[in-house]
Amino acid sequence: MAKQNDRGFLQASNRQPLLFDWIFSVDHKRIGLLYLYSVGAFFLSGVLLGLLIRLELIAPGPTIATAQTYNALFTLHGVVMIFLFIIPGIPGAFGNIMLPLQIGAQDVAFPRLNLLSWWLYILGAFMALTSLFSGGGPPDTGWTFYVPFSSETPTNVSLALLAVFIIGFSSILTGVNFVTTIHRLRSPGMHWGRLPLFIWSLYATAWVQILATPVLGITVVLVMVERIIGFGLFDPARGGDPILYQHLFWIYSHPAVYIMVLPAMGVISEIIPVFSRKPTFGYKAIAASSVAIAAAGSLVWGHHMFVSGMSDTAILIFSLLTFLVAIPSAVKVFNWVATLYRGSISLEPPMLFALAFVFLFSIGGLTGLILGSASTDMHVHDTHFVVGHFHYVMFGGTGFAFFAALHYWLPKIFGRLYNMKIATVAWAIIFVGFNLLYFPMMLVGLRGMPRRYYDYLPHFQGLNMVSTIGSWVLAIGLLLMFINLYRGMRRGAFAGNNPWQAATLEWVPTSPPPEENFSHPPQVTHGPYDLEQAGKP
Ligand code: HEM
Ligand SMILES: [Cu+2]
Repeated sequence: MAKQNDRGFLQASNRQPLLFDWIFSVDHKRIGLLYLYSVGAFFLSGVLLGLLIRLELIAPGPTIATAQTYNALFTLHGVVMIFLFIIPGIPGAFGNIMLPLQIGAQDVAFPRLNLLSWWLYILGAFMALTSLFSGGGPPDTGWTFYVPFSSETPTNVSLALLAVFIIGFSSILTGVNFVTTIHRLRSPGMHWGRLPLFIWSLYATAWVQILATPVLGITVVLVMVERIIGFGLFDPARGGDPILYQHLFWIYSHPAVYIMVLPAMGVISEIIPVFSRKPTFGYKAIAASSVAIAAAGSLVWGHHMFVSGMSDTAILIFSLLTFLVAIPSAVKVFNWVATLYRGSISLEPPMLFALAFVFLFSIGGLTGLILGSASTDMHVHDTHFVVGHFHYVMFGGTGFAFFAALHYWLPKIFGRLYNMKIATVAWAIIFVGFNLLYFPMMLVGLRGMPRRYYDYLPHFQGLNMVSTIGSWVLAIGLLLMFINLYRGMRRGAFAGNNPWQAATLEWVPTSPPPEENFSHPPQVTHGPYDLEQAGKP
């Protein structure tokens, strides 16, 4: 095994008390770790809420929660998972840590702004939590805050909306920072055609963050104004238009799906060539498809509104556009599979999670087509089919990519390895639990069980029981995975600089990387997937 590395940025400069050295650090790697820890903590709380939701649904009739508590539970679950875990997760944690390292830079373009992003994120999270215990009690609108309900319910919706507004700002600032960094701080020789695919995906994501998030910001402020001074913009009782709200909300929130999934695809594009020992098939197509997904994906928001009362022409156009997004997404999947083809594949934990991503995300994508074509959507709209579908996309997709990234980059960040056998077992349990949990939701949804209700008809019980048992299997797997990773980063075997023999630039410095990344800007001489050149800039 490699000899002991020093503790790099983890231990640098003890000028102030240890905690301050972290929460006021402007080092992108430390900020990335702050994100990693906070995002991880919110994920676990979100999982806990999910388990409670599932426990209520184990059998018909009231089980553990009243209807009102159930509404609060799934609202909080949705808000935490979407705004505190899945949107900031990969860009905030792995983007922050890896972006400068992968392009040979010292830091991001605006280190202080970067720290501000994290602080805003924490402030927003704190306010979201406060909304549970103050005002009229926990918000019960669902994470979509649909009017007119959200402008009328006495629960503490205003504070939750303010939280969303502030977290949105954090997201915009991260986007601005990343775009500037990628344009301005690439090392000599790191031209656009040598940019790692993870960087391409962050670049596309950053533009969506910058362009789409302000729409959400304005929209939630308008709902707050409506609640507080009776504005009458959305609420039909005051002459407003609830459909307008839905347009504005989904103009952000559909592109937000790409804020979630593009960085995930970037992670997968890093892992698959390394563990197939082959350069990526179709580098340019994968890079271009990230940008194409970001662009086309911004035009399809109306597919959430097929049953809201849009014109038939609008329905037709949104349905068609939705199908168009499938093309660049499929380009990626085909290119990954072509990279695997005749590769010398090694099934280490990062690769297992990456392969599970491809499988689960494909199921998510294909069921998305059922929702994207208006006629079939009429049948399954707002049923558990939708819940099954989006968990396959967001959890099976982005969640699994997050886990893949953890297993891939943890040895770089902490300089230590985790136990490979335990990681593999945890992966298997998670995979089985996941499918037990979500596949029955699609079946029960096809049969007509609606979502967002705390109760259901007795003949749905069998599949719901399977689903709830699946949630416990999944939770056991997650627990095992996190314990293994935690023990690995604490006292695992030393990893060396480049345990996977990857060719991207972040593997050149020591693990953990030194505070200043590269002592002078490296001269880049080869592409990110020229695997024979591994270890050289
Ligand atoms: C152990 C893990 C999880 C379990 C057991 C779980 C379970 C559930 C269930 C049963 C619902 C449906 C509530 C209803 O419609 O009545 C739901 C909704 C939801 N889940 Fe999860 N989930 C889990 C993880 C995740 C993850 C990782 C994400 C995000 C990446 C996520 C995002 C959402 C969202 C956005 C909703 C919609 C909430 C709403 O309707 O307002 N969940 N979850
Ligand atoms: Cu959508």
